[in-house]
Amino acid sequence: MKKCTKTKAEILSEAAGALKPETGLEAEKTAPASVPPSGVLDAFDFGGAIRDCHPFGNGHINTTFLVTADTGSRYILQKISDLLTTDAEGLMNNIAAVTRHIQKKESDPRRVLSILPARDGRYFFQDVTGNWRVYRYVENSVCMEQAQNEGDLYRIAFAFGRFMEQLKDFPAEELMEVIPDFHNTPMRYRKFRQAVEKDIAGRRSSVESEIGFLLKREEEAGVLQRMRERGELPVRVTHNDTKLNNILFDADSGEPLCVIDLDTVMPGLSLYDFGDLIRYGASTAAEDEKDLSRVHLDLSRYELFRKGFTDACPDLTKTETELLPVGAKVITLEQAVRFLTDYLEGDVYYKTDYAGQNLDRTRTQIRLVSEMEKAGFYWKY
Ligand code: ADP
Ligand code: GN1
Ligand code: MG
Repeated sequence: MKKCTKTKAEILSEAAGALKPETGLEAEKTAPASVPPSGVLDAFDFGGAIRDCHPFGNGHINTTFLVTADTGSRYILQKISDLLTTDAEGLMNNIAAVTRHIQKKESDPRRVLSILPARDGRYFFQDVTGNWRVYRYVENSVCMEQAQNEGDLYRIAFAFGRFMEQLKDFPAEELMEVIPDFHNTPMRYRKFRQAVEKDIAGRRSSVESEIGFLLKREEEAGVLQRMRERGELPVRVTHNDTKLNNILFDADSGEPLCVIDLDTVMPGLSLYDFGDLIRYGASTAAEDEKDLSRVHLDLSRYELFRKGFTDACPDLTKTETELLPVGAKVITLEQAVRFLTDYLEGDVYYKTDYAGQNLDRTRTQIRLVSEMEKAGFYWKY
């Protein structure tokens, strides 16, 4: 077995170097928070000395590292974003309960996320920098930003649908609402209007047309929340962040293995999960594509997602099934509103790599909504 040749200080300073951005301002903002403090690695038993620790993945919210022990075992170490919740214990109890529930139904350990508790037995470790957790790395897996072929699309939707189906008999009331009102679209619009009014970052005048587009659709965007409140749509345990890169695939077979990023698993609507699948996965371009002529809603992808999701969830109600296109539109509008709110507030929520990225993200979402409208995705009053 290969011996660990680096000291922990060396490993950490390499991680810092790998992250150091080129210009001063960004460097000050990013570097210190992006290196695990030495005490964090000591707080978990990785089964051996640490051979390597480096930044990993492409998430917008948490700060993720891949840790390799000298035994060869690998782990995902994450600093849980403070923006998610102040109650890390409640959050991790949710994830532990949900993964335990699925573990009982899955014989293959690579098919469900697995927490490595801290040495003190808790599901996370807290220090002055924040809250840290560790998952066992799902070996021989890959994470995708874009689906490669039709089979992938069906299987992705099936995997997220199956996740919801596996949690059908989970007592939803036991879950803490990690981010209250996460998909409460009218509330997202209220925050948006406040951001427009305050215009803290002085960016409003450059985005008037985007603001107008979104406000014009506010009434329609509130339909899911209104129906939820009236009990017209069933509340289920949902993932609430069904982006393609929140599934791990087997590197050899390409089969979806494991649904990850369980921070937002909460009571919700099936249409949130279906809607987010479409918003991200049925787009022909990246979420921050600058060239809008490349951004399209691919209707054949839509159809494969619809088939995969509904096959995995045979007991969707008639109303849920009829509203699938509306779910896609509402969640895309909501995401545009969230990105533009963050842009107006000076990019305080989503991680950004360059100034204007949240605006680019907003514009792709608006473009997708326009194409959904061309395809007839309307709530019929
Ligand atoms: P975020 O909330 O920031 O999106 P995620 O939990 O989705 O964070 O993790 C970020 C990335 O880390 C994922 O996109 C994936 O590439 C990788 N990842 C997370 N958990 C695992 C795991 N258990 N095994 C392998 N890779 C993982
Ligand atoms: C965030 O964590 P990540 O990158 O999977 C966000 C989602 C957004 C998404 C947009 C907790 O997801 O709600 O839809 O960015 N997660 C949270 O890309 O806010
Ligand atoms: Mg993620």
